[in-house]
Amino acid sequence: GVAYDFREIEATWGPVWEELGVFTPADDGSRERRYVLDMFPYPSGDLHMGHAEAFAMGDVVARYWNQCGYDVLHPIGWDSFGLPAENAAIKRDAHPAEWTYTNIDTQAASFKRYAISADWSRRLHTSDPEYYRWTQWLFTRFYEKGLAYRKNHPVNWCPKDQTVLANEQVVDGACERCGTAVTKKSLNQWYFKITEYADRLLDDMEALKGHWPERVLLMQKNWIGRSEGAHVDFVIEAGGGREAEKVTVFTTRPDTLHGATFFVVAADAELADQLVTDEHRADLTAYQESVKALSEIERQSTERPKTGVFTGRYAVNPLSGEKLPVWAADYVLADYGTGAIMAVPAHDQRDLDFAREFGLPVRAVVDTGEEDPAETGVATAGEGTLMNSGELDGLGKAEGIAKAIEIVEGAGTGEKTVNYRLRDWLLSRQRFWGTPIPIIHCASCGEVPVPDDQLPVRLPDNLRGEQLSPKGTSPLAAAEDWVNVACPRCGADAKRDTDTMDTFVDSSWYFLRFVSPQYTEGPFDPEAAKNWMPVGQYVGGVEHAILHLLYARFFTKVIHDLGLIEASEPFSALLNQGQVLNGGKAMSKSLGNGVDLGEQLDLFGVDAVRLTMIFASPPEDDVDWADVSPSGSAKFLARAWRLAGDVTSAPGADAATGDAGLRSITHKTVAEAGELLESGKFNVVVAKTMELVNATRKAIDSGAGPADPAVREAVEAVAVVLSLFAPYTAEDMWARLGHEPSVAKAGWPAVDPALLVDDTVVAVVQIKGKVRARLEVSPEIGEDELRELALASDAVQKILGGVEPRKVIVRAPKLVNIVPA
Ligand code: ANZ
Ligand code: ZN
Repeated sequence: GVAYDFREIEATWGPVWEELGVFTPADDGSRERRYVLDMFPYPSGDLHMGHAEAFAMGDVVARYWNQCGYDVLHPIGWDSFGLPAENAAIKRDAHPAEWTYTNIDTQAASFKRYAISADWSRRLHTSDPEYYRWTQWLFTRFYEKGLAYRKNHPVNWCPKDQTVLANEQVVDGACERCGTAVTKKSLNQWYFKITEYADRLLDDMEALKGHWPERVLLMQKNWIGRSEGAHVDFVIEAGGGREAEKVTVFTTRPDTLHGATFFVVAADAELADQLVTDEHRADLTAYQESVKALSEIERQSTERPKTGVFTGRYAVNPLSGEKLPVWAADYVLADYGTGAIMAVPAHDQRDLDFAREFGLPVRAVVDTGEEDPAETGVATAGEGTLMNSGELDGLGKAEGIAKAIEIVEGAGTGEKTVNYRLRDWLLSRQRFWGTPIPIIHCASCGEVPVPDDQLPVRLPDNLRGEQLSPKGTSPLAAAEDWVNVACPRCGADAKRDTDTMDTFVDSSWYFLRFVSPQYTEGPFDPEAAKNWMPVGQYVGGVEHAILHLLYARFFTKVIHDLGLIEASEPFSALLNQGQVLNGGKAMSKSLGNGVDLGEQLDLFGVDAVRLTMIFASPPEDDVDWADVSPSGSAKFLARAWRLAGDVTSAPGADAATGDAGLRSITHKTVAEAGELLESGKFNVVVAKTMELVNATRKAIDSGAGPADPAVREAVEAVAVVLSLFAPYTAEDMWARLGHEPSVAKAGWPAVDPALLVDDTVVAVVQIKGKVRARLEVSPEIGEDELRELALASDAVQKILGGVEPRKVIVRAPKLVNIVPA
């Protein structure tokens, strides 16, 4: 017969699908809409194995929803601004657009070959002026609401990329992108006020529980870092020629106020310079220099011995009146809480380490039943009863905290407060290939947003190569004809802002643009957004747990508050696909264990690679390419495909007249596959399909025969289920079965509930040769199980009257013979 040739099949169906445009949603309200989205790719080179895995997963969902009859939106686009394009341009003396759009074309061709069921008519690129016009428009709305603002502040600086980084882009003290140790630099930068949304970002996670991976929610929760406590004011006494002044601390344990034995301010905060006496200033300056020389990694290490200097001042404990020496140290962070703490060494390990380093007193105020921290060097942080604490004595932790807050609030020296770890999002970058910030700086008007009708502020196209290289200020500053403009408000000579936006701004709203990518009246058509949002299934890597996913949630909430959309969460369900490993390790250049996707596709075919990705493990688990067998997948696909060629009944043959055994297997497989797909167990669906293929082969060769309509029914079901994983093979099977393309829209096979019921046989129960009961049991029932069933039946119980029988002879599944005692 004809052999399965994946190359020929791919060449046949690719152009047909392109022609049919099968995946453009009707968008007319005739069917329920569903939106499925894969995190859009960054155009660095061609697609890799990671893309192949993630997009295979998203495509299963999209294709399944199509089969179920939903109107499915499954768009594709590119996150196409960013540093790599710029670095490539510098190296090749080119414009970043050249590298970017060439790579996009390469990836688009690969996605088409990979048969992603995308609506290509909605394709977008964030670096297109038609897109970034609306990124700028949104920035302007944020600005008007006070949610985008500029401030001078010490920021994370990557000395290699010569640009600032958001906190989220600093991983273990290093630049997320290039791994260089990040330093601090004071700069005037743009921020989004994400902190204003901290509580809502936290509270609204409740609705995502069960639909988002738990660890992502936990990472976001920790990142937001809500902690309840109190602000407590300490008076710093006059001394060393300085006046008395008030400094506020943030504490989560106001109950331990009586245990405070010293006071610490962040060494790199202005407060330290302000407090220090002249006598100690040189010490402080020298200390600050030594701290600056440390990387962020070293600073945050808990292994490193505590360091610090005395400022020459004393703080007065508002509860006890005790005088506490004020130190400056680097273990207190300048930008958390108030940058100052009361140190309670008995109950906080960092404070205890510091106290032991500098011989400061340790006083336990919570009796936890453990040994004295002053002796052991181990702070007791747990629950206990307050002691040495005046009127707080005898109280537990929660009562103690409440009482302490009541006291300081009564005295006007403190208040209950909530503190967040989350910082505002630093969005400006001193790089070229990004969305220009639509602000004009005018000497008399200050910051003036570019009027909407003058958007987009396009990037100048005359800069290239070396002109883009990082200089610590934005390369845009060099484009003088671009920078110098008239102030939109007063007409005077003014200058454009020369920073560009973090590319995470671009990706914070692209899912909204997809609902109406050609819309020209705004970032999206409100009606279309109402119809499609929120995304029903989002698919992407867990590496985006806090950056992209938090920012996208923030943007969605602000856009909701602007009255532009109803949804206040962007993604109702999230799937984090696993990684593709090779030999148990992530693929990398340095390990030399990379696997080239193109080569795999050439060798085994698209369908075999996709099927392997799906079959290897549950979607959220890693796939080790060293352990899988794409050639095994190819063999299975060939086996399935051959079934279609063997069917001899005509399309539309009445399956009801066919072999009941095979029909039952087919209907059970389809029913189970549906349930498994709903619960994300794609790999098991493949296994079930393999069983159905085997059963069908058996029916053709040694059972019902190729003309039986039940065989056609089985093979058609195989084609439809396979269309989710192996679209080319499925389409070809569909054609061989005598149908028009596309199998993608064939519809999920209807399940006949009558065929799902297991067959039963009647087991006869005899006592002394007389039939006493008949039991309906499975033909597969075991001897022991049948014996128990027989003995438990009412009739048998009555006759035996609770006395153990002498003998029970079981012949499963049909007979049980009981000999009473
Ligand atoms: C006294 C105290 C006693 C504290 C005690 C803890 C335990 P979270 O939960 O992370 O919010 N702290 C406050 N600001 C700080 C800063 N800028 N740098 C370093 N540490 C800072 O931590 C809050 C606690 O961390 C605060 O409560 C403060 O120490 C410290 F038995 O105050 B605590
Ligand atoms: Zn002006």
